[in-house]
Amino acid sequence: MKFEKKAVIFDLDGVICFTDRYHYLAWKALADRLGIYFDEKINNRLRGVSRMASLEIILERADREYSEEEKIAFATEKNDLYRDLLKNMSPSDLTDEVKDTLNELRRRGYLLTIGSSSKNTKFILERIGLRDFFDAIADGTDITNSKPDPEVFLKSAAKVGVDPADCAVVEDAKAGIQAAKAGGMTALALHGDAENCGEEDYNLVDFADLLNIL
Ligand code: B16
Ligand code: MG
Repeated sequence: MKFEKKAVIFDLDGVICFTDRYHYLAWKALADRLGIYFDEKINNRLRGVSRMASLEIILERADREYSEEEKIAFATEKNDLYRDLLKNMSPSDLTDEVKDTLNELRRRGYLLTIGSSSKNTKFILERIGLRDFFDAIADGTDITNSKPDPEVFLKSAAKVGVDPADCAVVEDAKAGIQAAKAGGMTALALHGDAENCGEEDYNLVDFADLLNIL
């Protein structure tokens, strides 16, 4: 199977690099402090979900209501801890497979962009040595509606002036696959709950499989 596309939009967490563990550790520290049960299974529900929506999922198990001010303080506390953990990341967290595939796609003439829900996108890209690599970045700081809304992908496509129909999106979250389809784009699932979710156009065997279909 081949897809005729001009741009490839990459989700960040779970596709280009893996920050799940750091998200988990930071949310777990907050949940423990508040005495709220939280485990890796609940953490899986946070993939591709915005920070405040993630907090709401964690607070589902709280035995009291929290004010908006308290929630903002909790999200800030988690993010400060998360950013401290992200300092452990370095260019060695970028695999040769991802690096070589991105370089080959660029050589073939594709525009390569990021479409991530994370407000820490640029910080993470800096840590792994890709801050200046992509042709455009749309992230959590650019949007008001997070995935499954297509906003972040439509912004990413607009930044490089490519029609959504000419874009392929690579995603590890079902919400991201739904966002790509809602935006009129081709949705390529890679791992996570995106894989075989029933709404994807293609399941990638691995990251390098992009070179077989583009
Ligand atoms: P932040 P993606 C998402 O990134 C993560 O998958 C999700 O777990 C996280 O809650 C969200 O970013 C917001 O992250 O707190 O850094 O703004 O998968 O869309 O690249
Ligand atoms: Mg993701």
